[in-house]
Amino acid sequence: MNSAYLCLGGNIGNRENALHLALIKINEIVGQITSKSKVYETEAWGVENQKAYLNQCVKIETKLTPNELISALLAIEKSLGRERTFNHTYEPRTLDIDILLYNDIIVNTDDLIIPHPRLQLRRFVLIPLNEIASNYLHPLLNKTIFNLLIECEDNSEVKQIKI
Ligand code: PH2
Ligand code: MG
Ligand code: MG
Repeated sequence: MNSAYLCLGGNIGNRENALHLALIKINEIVGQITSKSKVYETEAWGVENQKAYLNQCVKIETKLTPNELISALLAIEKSLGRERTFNHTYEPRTLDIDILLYNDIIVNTDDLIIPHPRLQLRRFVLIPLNEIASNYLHPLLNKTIFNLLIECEDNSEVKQIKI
């Protein structure tokens, strides 16, 4: 069995519902969710004038390989109404599910990079991830998630919400 950490996020439509449905589908299709962070409302990172996101991180136990995992996650995104264009900018979305970490593995292909290459730059990832993986050692940066959060220079707003 493999452990992976995922970050879920969306900023259009019913954001709470998209997270809720995604967690159900992950449990059904991908593997058991063994830990989950609180849900945060977060300022859009990397773009101007976009609606706030809801973000949440989860830990899963899965038999899927990294490639099988990303395919399954993309299929779940699609089933929840995610539409992609060929733009390379960050576009509003109903739901995005990113692989942050997978065991201690390092993957660097055209289609998939693990650890997620920008996780250390984003408070909307580090704050929820620190709740469930603070002592996890980033296999490339050799720092814990807690240390990456302390050192992160991102100031964008991340606030816990009750749902
Ligand atoms: N995802 C992005 C770009 N910007 N900002 C927030 N707050 N949350 C996200 O999930 C997010 C983002 C690209 O996937
Ligand atoms: Mg993303
Ligand atoms: Mg994605």
